[in-house]
Amino acid sequence: VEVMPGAVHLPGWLRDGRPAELLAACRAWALPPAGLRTVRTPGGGQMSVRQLSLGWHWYPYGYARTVVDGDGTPVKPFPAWLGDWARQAVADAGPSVTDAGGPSAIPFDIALVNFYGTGARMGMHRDSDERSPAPVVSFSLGDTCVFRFGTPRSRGRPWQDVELRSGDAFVFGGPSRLAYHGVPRTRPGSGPAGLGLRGRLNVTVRAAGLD
Ligand code: MD3
Ligand code: FE
Repeated sequence: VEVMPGAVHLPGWLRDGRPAELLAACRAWALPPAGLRTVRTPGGGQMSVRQLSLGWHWYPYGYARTVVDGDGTPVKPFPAWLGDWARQAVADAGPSVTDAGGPSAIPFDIALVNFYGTGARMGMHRDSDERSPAPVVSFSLGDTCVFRFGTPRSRGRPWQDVELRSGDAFVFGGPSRLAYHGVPRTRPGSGPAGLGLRGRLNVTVRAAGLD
């Protein structure tokens, strides 16, 4: 489902054992060192979402190879299988999300894992710390959320609200890559009972374009 040019929602794309496999991996990655942390913003605030990084560590606002604003340890490696999943999702999303070279050429090397407990949200922002034009691929697990998708021009309206559910993939490329977006709310308790996750996890796979 192409929500906007270059923004393709793939409901239920994670099939069979993949949600449980991704959740188990997230639980292992969340452990220290370089595990789940609270992100502090330069203005003295903190994000309500807790986060961990693989491959490159994201902090407000840049990338490093160590947890520069946390325990100072090296970031965990980006797993090749997650890059393979992301390239498969890009291929399934169709040609609007990629340019020359196609999905197989995308050098995915970052995953950011966001954990939303009750009441956590993410304000409208653009993801502009990467130095690559590659699309971003998002995988959702657990509780449903309202995902708000705006324009590249402004934080405000117009926007579209889309519900993201456990097992959904979403690919953001082309003209959508620099669009404002956020998560105004989750729906606590809405996730599949069988998964055994309280809250919501979102995994975004990206290419840094850095050395
Ligand atoms: C559109 N995460 O990690 S996923 C983020 O659900 C982030 O945790 C949200 O925004 C979440 O930066 C939304 C969908 C998403 C992710 C990255 C994007 C949409 C995007 C990058 C560019 C454009
Ligand atoms: Fe984002």
